[in-house]
Amino acid sequence: MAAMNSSVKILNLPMHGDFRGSLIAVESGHEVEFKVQRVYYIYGVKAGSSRGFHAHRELKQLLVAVSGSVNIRCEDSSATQEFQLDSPEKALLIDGLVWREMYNFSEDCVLLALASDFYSEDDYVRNYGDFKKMLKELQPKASNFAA
Ligand code: T46
Repeated sequence: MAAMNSSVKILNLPMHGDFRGSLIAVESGHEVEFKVQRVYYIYGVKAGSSRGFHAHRELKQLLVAVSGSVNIRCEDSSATQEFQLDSPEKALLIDGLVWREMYNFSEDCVLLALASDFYSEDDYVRNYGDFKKMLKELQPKASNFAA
């Protein structure tokens, strides 16, 4: 299976547990490299509903299912990969031009997102055709000169 070119990867977040329960902290510059400028969360997703279906031009995000589970399909210039977020200790980092689709939300899923910038609709690529075109433009041009 081809590997993704972009920085899309699962991070295991360190958990501070004791007899009272568990706590996970995410700090900019430690667990996540980018400066967190915005937090949002998705919950109460209707059974069978899918979300996403877009890419971001610049935004970096860390996604965590703090409750329940969700599947996320990511596509970049070289591969499509499926991830399952099913633990608060597991985070998905998405950095780069990546098409994402979230599906199979459990009823109790709360998907937390830490984002590198404020909300801007201009950063979204919501048309799949435009996304594919942008990927092509990013491909290095084949050289006209023989080696
Ligand atoms: C992403 C995936 C994982 C805001 O007003 N502020 C915000 O910060 C966000 C994230 C959304 N919105 C508005 C824009 C839409 O009118 O909330 C509405 C729903 O947003 P959207 O359809 O983009 O939601 P999802 O679940 O398809 O995608 C979201 C994020 O938008 C996106 O950045 O990567 O979750």
